[in-house]
This record gives sequence, structure tokens and C-alpha cells, in this order.
Amino acid sequence: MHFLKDRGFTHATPSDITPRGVYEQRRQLIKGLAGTALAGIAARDAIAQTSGPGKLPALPGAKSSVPGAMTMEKLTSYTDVTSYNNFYEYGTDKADPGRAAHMLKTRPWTVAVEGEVKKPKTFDIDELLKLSPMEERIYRLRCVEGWSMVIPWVGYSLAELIKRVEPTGNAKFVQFITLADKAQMPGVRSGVLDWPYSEGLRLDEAMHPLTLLGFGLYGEVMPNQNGAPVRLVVPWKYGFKSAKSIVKIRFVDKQPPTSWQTAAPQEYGFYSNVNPAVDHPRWSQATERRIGEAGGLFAKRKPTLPFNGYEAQVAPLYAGMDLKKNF
Ligand SMILES: Nc1nc2c(c(=O)[nH]1)N[C@H]1C(S)=C(S)[C@@H](COP(=O)(O)O)O[C@H]1N2
Ligand SMILES: [Mo]
Repeated sequence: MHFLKDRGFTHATPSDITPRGVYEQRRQLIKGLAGTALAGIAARDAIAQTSGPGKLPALPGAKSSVPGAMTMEKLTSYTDVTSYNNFYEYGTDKADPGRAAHMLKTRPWTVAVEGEVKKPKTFDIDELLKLSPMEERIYRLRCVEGWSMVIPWVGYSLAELIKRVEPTGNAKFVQFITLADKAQMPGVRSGVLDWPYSEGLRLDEAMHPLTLLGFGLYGEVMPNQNGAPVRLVVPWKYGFKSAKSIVKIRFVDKQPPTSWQTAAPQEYGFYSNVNPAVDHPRWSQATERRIGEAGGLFAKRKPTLPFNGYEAQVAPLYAGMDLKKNF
């Protein structure tokens, strides 16, 4: 997705490679633990960890009871989750958001909920934080570029917010519009995408209990580079559907335009369900590279699962649809 408008061929860049020191350390640790009882304990402790690394204010969440919300896979390290990002408002390099997103001011912050709803309302972020109990959900995030992470998010189902604003019978889709402020976001001066970043879901997708309104990760408030103070996490769709730093949620009667579809409609469809059987026009989607795994770029790729492994939960939403046409 780098410099998409130049139609350049996407390939691994140096920023895709785990910094050598980090990689060596990790390799030694894994080698040292492999096959021992400690390896299992280390993995279990990583999953049980709800207290964050202590960099940001705590935002604990109770373990989610939503089916599919708690994968037992090894978590991606906090360092990787916060230093390997796509947030084009801060630049197109994976390291750019981690370096520059300190410029983002997350207070005051409001989210306007409007359009086809009986109770439109502009929520203050601190009101949104208290709207529903916080849950921890461990989701895989799979980027359309072919890498993936496993992240312990904190938030609640977007459905909780949707119920409170009471969509009208005309509400068929939900549009998510994110902040585009040149003063805080240097990338917005570039023409790499049409700003503001905009995404959309069908109403039933938005109402699905797995669709998360995310306020944090690793038991702490959302790091800026991951989309503070509030973002979407839609685990069965490619990462770009999970809009960061949302300022507006609009209920509409027609399928809304989205930033990536507008930029390259032949490459990025509206649905964007993770689908190993539908290749991106420029690369295969059959496998993925788990960020942070020993071996870096040369680690064995994992097969990508239909709907990113959430098929049991979400496939019924698409019954009767041709997902090769509606990619
Ligand atoms: N506002 C905004 N949201 C965005 C993006 C972006 O560039 N701007 N990138 C998307 C893409 S392509 C991915 S893969 C995920 C990455 O989320 P992460 O950095 O928290 O892993 O955010 C998505 N949300
Ligand atoms: Mo992505």
C-alpha cells in the first residue's frame, strides 16, 4: 500500500525487518525457552496480562464473553504493536506513526453520531468511555499487505453505542470519519489518500458483537499511533476497515465511499473480508507473516484463514453473497 497512487510494486522495505538487536534478543529468549515448561508459562502469562507496560494510564477490561473474542494465540509484543503501524495521517512508513503521533491531541475530543438515527448526539470522549463496561478482547489483526498481529484490545461492542442512538428504518450503512488536521497530522498534507480517512460497514456488520469500539490495548488507554482516543476494530476484515481516531459516525441509506476504495477500486472493495481465496491484484492473500516472530522476514508464513479465523461467528452475515465479486 506504500505510495499506492504511484502504482508502485509493493515489496518488503527495510522498515518491514525487525531491528536486528531486537530480533537477536528475541531469538535467544525463544531458543532458551523452547521445549521447557517455561515456554508454556511465558505464553500463558502473556495472555493473562491485563496490566499494561505502564506507559499510559490504565484502562483495564473484564475478559470478554463474546464468542470468538479471546484467541489463545501468542500476543504480539507491545513494542511491535506500537512501532509497526499504518496511520497514513502520520506518514506511510511503518515507523512514522510511532515517531510522530505524539502530536495528536486527544483531549478535548468529541464523536458526532448523526444521520439516520432517532437520537443524534455529539458524545464527549469521556462520556463514551463510560457508556458501557470495558472488555478485553484478544483479536488477530490482518493487514491487506500480508502481515498480522495478535492484540489485547480494550473496548466494548460498537452495538452498545448504536442501540443508544436508535437507527431509523433508513439506516442501512454506517460511515466512520476520522480526524484530518494538518496542524497535528503532517501526512494529511500529502495526497496519498483523500482526507479525511473514511470507512464504512453495513449496519448488520456494525451491530455484530465482535465489532469493537476500541479505547485501549494491553490494559492501557490507546497509544496515539494505534488510533487514540477511539477507533474501530473489525477483526474479520482487512486492517484498513478499522478506522483510527474517529470523530464522526454517520448512519446512511446507501453504501458510503471509503478512502481506499476511492483510491483504488479495483484493489480495495467495500467488504474487504479477509479471504485467502481472493488475491489482491498485485499479490497473493493465501498466507501472512506474523509480526515479531523469530526469523523476521524469513519466518515461515502462516496460512490466512477465511474471515481471519472468525468464520463461525460472521459467515452468516454474507449468506448468499458472491464474496469474489463483493471482495
Ligand atoms: N485514520 C486511519 N485509520 C487507519 C489507517 C490510517 O491510515 N488512517 N490505516 C489502517 C490500516 S491499513 C491498518 S492495517 C490498521 C493498523 O492498525 P494498527 O497500527 O493499530 O495495527 O489501521 C487502519 N486504520
Ligand atoms: Mo492495513
